[in-house]
Amino acid sequence: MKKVLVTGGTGLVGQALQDIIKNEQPNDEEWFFAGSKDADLTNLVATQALFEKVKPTHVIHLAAMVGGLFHNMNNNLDFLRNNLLINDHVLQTAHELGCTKVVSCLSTCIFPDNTSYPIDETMVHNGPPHVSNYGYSYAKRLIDIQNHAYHDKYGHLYTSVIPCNIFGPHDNYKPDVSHVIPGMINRMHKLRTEQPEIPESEKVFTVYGSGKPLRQFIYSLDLAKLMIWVLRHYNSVEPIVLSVDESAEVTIYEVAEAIAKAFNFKGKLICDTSKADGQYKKTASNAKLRSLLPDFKFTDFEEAMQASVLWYTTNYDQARN
Ligand code: NAP
Ligand code: GFB
Repeated sequence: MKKVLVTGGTGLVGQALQDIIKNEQPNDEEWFFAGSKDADLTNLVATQALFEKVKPTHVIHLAAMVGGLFHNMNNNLDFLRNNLLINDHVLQTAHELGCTKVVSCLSTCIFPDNTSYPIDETMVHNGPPHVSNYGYSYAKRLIDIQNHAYHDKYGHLYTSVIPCNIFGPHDNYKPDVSHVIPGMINRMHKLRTEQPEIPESEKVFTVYGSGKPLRQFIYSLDLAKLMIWVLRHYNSVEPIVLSVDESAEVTIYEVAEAIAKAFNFKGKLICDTSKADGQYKKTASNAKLRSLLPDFKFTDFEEAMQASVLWYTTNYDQARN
């Protein structure tokens, strides 16, 4: 019986894994989803106690200090230190408990900022990341280094996935912390529900920045399915990019339009160029994934956006606002 511990199991990706596993009911796997209430993983003793309690054979390591552009820009040191501590505690404790496999989560934002495109798995360490998130990026890059070091010394199969930007139900909508999609969903919901006396057609929604940067977005439930496949069938220490195709890349302004459509927002969209744009693009190739899973079908972006907005408006009181 595989015993799978998911660290960060209460967040955006963790909840998506919970939904998939709840529907699938695998009979040869037992899953345990941990949040910071179960153990603060920046604390080694708490980390060891969690592993002692669960005794996992396999780990999906999602727990991290996570946030959007503005949260990263203002907190690079905390992103670096918290994630370095969490990652070292989880990987070393997994080793001490004899876990046979650990799948950790990196991000396409950790790749070099000055690079050729599309980016692929061989380019992780080819130069400095974007200045806005160097703390998070170097802590995440070190996971790949740690995985190779555990493999070189003990032969462990500790590996990693590299998702592009993720969105879906159960996201973090707190404006100062959030990523672009939950941030916009939060702000557009507020704009639509406040000042009901003003006709919506006269309301103006502000897109932060120029709206020109490009991003690839994967729906959290699609990513969860791919991460379960990696846990069960991908047996290499080398990282693998889990991203939608390059052709699915959209501008930030197109993201705002998709959210406006999902809300049926009748007002105007404007861009506030006084706000930072961050990295212009981080176009990633999913050729390795496509070579292993050629027929994987990603959820249509607009359909996933409709579902994400509906989840938010339906669960507004429980959401992380
Ligand atoms: P999230 O929604 O913010 O969830 C973070 C999870 O980590 C929560 O379960 C949280 O527990 C847990 N956590 C945070 N600090 C912790 C600590 N000190 N000790 C124990 N648990 C802690 O994040 P997410 O978007 O699901 O991200 C999951 C993974 O994907 C992360 O490794 C992230 O770096 C990576 N990633 C995310 C994106 C994205 O666009 N969201 C893109 C690429 C990669 P509580 O709920 O109890 O706080
Ligand atoms: O998702 P996001 O915050 O981070 O997207 P990154 C930022 C882009 O969206 C910028 C624009 O061009 C912002 O100007 N934007 C427009 C907004 N409106 C909003 C809004 O309401 N909130 C936010 N947050 N942005 C992050 C990395 O980069 O990508 C993290 O910093 C992480 O470390 C994440 O890896 C996946 O895509 O720029």
